[in-house]
Amino acid sequence: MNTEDTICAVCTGIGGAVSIIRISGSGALQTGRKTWRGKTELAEKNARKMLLGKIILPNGETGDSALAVYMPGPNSYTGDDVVELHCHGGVLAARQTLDAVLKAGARAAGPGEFTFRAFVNGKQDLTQAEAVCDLITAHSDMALHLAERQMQGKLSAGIEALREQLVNILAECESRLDFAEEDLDWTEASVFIEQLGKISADINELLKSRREGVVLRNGIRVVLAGKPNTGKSSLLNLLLGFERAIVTQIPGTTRDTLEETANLRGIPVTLTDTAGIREATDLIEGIGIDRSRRSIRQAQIVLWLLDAAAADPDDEINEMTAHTSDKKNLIAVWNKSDLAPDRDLPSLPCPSVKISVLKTEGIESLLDLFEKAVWEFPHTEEPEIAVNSRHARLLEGAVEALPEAAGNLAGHDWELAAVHLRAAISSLAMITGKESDPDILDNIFSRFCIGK
Ligand SMILES: Nc1nc2c(ncn2[C@@H]2O[C@H](COP(=O)(O)OP(=O)(O)OP(=O)(O)O)[C@@H](O)[C@H]2O)c(=O)[nH]1
Ligand SMILES: [Mg+2]
Repeated sequence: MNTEDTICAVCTGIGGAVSIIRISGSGALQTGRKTWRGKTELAEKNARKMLLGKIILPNGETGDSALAVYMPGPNSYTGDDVVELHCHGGVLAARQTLDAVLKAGARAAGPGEFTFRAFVNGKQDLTQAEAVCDLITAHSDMALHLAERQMQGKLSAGIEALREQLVNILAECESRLDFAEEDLDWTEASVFIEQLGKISADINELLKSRREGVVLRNGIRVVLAGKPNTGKSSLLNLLLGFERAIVTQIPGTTRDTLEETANLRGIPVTLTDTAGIREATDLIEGIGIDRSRRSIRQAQIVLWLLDAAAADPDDEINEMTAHTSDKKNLIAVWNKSDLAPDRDLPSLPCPSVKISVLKTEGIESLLDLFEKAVWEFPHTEEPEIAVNSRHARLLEGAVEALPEAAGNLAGHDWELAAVHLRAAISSLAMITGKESDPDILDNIFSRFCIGK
């Protein structure tokens, strides 16, 4: 991406009351002055003041009222000179203003290009830029808090501290090579070897947060499945907090899969309600049931609903086993416990819980099981930081090089130790973007929306 020219984009979502057009680059002020005029002029002396005026259309006529603000670099989001025009919301007003700005010589910004400039101008490192994207797409409070902490630089600070320690060790190795003949006051290799052990442990600790990162950033696919009439749609509605799916006492009510996003215990989920599985009575139901099976295959967690009041509970269990034999994260949910409150239900090889959607009983226990299945380990608090898969790959690269480096240090092979240390340092530097590769940058920023 070219970082010299002046770029512009609408940076607010469609449908709001106000649209903001952002202009960034060395020509921002000039472009802003061509497209906006007010009583107080848009100029250096009025920097960072919100000024009221009007948009100047390309044919010279005045358009809508708009506020303008000039933020000279480097103290702006991108680090460039920035002008923002705040005009009326709605697609048309924004489009008209954007057209005027484009005709005045700015270029339309690509996805993530403002944030890319912030990265190039040193306003944000790569993990912070990635957090901007996470923040926009966050689907739960926990995901949002995680993105905020990453944006504040919590992850970068940890990585940077580790990288600096490695740089110090490398510096010693290089001095040993440069001044091999001299009897200087060298640090014992064992001190560095111990330090490398601690660094490896810290990196492994960071790698453990990968699962939390994946869950919070991508969410979890949860499917409600079971025989007809077991209460799948009723449970969906209860978990969503509104009547999304049709519920009737007629078996086979839900004909097609139905998807909604929700937030269960801070975990973003896509909940899929499915058609009850049985011998199909007609073509449409058959297609619906095929879809149910496909959803079960794709699910990360299956909540299989069983009728706690069924005449033969073993029959319920056999049906579940037949359709979920290969599923790891299966939770058996005996619903309608209100109809058979004192019944002893057969034990199961998977986690199970007794609930009544009708009486809203057992739901917290169900959510406990769900949370356990998601985290796969005890997890009581929000994660402070959590790495994404790009970070994890690089951390693995770094941690692999360290035992080699330690071995070389032990054998006083400073040259080889330096090679391995450099490899680890480089991996860590790629995480924060101190070192970067154009393809990786493209990949990261292309996931952004235009205007960010
Ligand atoms: N007594 C009792 N009835 C329930 C409970 N949960 C659901 N029901 C009733 O069971 C019937 C079926 O509920 P649904 O939620 O439509 O069941 P479903 O599994 O989605 O059924 P299909 O879409 O046909 O596969 C409705 O009459 C619900 O009111 C419960 O906990 N107790
Ligand atoms: Mg249903």
